[in-house]
Amino acid sequence: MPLSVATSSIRQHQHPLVRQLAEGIEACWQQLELSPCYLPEDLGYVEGKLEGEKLVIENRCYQTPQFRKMHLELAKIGKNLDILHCVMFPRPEYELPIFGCDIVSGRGQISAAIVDLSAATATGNLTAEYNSQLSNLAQTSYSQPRDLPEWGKRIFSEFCCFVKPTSLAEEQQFLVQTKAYLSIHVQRALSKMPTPERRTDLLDRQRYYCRQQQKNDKTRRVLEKAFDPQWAERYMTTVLFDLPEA
Ligand code: 18B
Repeated sequence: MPLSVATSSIRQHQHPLVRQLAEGIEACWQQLELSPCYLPEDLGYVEGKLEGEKLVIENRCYQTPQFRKMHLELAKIGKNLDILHCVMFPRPEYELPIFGCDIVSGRGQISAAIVDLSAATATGNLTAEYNSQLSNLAQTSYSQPRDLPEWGKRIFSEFCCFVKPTSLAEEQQFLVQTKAYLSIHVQRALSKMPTPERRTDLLDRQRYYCRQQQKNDKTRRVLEKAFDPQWAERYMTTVLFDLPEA
């Protein structure tokens, strides 16, 4: 039975692109056999303060036969900062890439929108099926592409899209592109057979992905200011990018 998707209390107040993408992600996830995935108990719903402004974080987390953790997080900091964070970590028995997406909006304007299907193996290459399906998508063009930080260059694929959308049309283009990546991913996952003999390699790659993501100082800074450095460290290493156990 699909899990019912409760209406979030903050998303109605978030940037329209954040809201639309959150809805698109949840709709696509309904095609999978969802069961709950538990985060540390006190970190599912969080409130804090950033420069006197309220910070609210809402987490949704599921697992399926193919994915060990599918995490959608919406955060709102005062009136100014809206964030969508989404990662799908496959079970290491499945050679599937890691889907990741982040939208950061400040004062109604999106400064960063990023989506990627990141390779499951150390070669950094996606499999032929992913390559051909992603290559067949309509060409996109954005007026303000952004440069990846060094930690990101080591994990993201050639299909990574990292932009500052500058118009409604570009925001919609990003929405369509992200939903297309997700739809390809879910279709592929549903047709994938497990390959348990590759488990160790695939786990190593996921650990590397998480360690690199933990180097995102911009995420850390926001969390440190709203809470404190220790809390930020715990949140980044247990909720956002926990290292899977062997
Ligand atoms: N992230 N992001 O998820 N981050 O979580 N994010 C920022 O305009 C948060 C992911 C990514 O240029 C910024 O520069 C907070 C995933 C990259 O150095 C802020 C949370 C991916 C950058 C935040 C969160 C990912 C980036 C700066 C928890 C990719 C650019 C915004 C709710 C798959 C880094 C800006 C750089 C930026 C904050 C990528 C404030 C708090 C899954 C590459």
